[in-house]
Amino acid sequence: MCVSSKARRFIVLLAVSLGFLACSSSTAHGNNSLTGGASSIDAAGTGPYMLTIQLFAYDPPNIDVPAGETLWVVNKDVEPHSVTSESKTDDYTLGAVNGVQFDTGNINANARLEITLPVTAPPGTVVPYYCKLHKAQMPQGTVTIQ
Ligand SMILES: [Cu+2]
Repeated sequence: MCVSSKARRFIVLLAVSLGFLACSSSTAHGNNSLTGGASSIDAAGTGPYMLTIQLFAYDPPNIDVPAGETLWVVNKDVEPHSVTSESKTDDYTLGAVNGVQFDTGNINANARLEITLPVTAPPGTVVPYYCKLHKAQMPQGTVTIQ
């Protein structure tokens, strides 16, 4: 009697942890930390323009985003990262191109943050970006205004 109740509790706990693992390994929903604009995201906590950071790399490294749109950045690494604009590649300091500048600050593990590009950003503008925390240790990328 006592043993079977313990066994049942173990099975329940196992099922709960498996459910948790399945959940956290997919898209880490329920664990995103948003800095605002949460109402503008869809049910999955994403948008049409997504940048994923994984294994110290940006995916895709080069992305086109229309002026005025929001770029979502998800960090799937354990280490924090940032998406920080620079005036030219290899500059590794916060900078702007054609007045377009952005900096997510530190994005912690499994967190997502948004970058909203100015409506006035001139189409065709190519803004290089880097990670403030890892600089040359990580490949850089670009955001091109559509
Ligand atoms: Cu980094």
